[in-house]
Amino acid sequence: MQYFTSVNDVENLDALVALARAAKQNPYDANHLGKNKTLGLIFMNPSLRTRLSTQKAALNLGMQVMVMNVDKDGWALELEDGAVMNGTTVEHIKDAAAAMGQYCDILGLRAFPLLKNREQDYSEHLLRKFIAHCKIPVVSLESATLHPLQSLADLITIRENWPHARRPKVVLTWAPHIKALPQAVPNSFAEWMCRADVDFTIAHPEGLELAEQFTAGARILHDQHEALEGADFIYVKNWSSYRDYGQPYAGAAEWLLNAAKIAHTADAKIMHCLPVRRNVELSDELLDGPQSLILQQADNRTYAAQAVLQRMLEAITK
Ligand code: SN0
Repeated sequence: MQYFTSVNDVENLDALVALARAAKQNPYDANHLGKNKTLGLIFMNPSLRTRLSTQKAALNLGMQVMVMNVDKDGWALELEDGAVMNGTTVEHIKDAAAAMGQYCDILGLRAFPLLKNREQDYSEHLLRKFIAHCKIPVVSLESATLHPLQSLADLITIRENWPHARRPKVVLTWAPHIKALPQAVPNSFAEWMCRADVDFTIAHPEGLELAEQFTAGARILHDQHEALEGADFIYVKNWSSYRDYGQPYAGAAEWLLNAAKIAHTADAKIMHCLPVRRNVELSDELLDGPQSLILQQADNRTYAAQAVLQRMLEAITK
């Protein structure tokens, strides 16, 4: 594997999940692979789980890790080719990425969308330029439109909690929030669920449709109660509008998920990628209750990253 930026970079989903689950059982079995190999993690935005779990995964594989918060510690980056750089940007992405590529064997990049220009965000402008200029394998640590390491961890978590033969009913339900958040987590979750062997429903207020390229094949409902009927897994997440690009959706506080709403779904497991705005998106009783999978998801971030890094190291050392 050379790039991990979406589900389309995965040849065999089941094999990658199996590799991650094997890594969870025996985390140090492949620690010879990373000897004298360096992972660079580049952050343009905050991160807690992605940063620590990806570092942990690399350490388990015997790699060295360097981390840089480019947003705080780096030069302001210019992205436009041919720009006359007489303003606020100090360094062109082509120079910065090329230098980073020389210091590392694999690079990870976190870069949120700016949520101003949909076409630019959805073209993955920054990630594509970074890949083109660093010239080494790249793993997305959440890009403008997708968060594949999160989705892989989510799929592992669903598989761990589903021993039955029938397909589980998985529901992604929009949640209220005080800010305009990216669509990356729900886009990515939808893309992975549409590829996995599950019965997949998305629920959101009218007008909050996600980009069709990621949701094709999903059942989409605007009635949360109807969507939750018979759910086995309920994934809660806010996102800002794709149609009215980047606008937060106000006045839907009743979409908060609480215990009363899932009383009729029996044993539904509750999922969230974190960080979560408690009692805005989801109630404490659900987050802290026996059906909550949030910490298992966070734990599985390590093994998701480890499976991806292992595939990349195997490709480098072949
Ligand atoms: C990010 C998002 O894409 O929704 C990262 C999730 C892994 N979340 C936030 O930016 C939350 C910010 C907030 O103020 O709650």
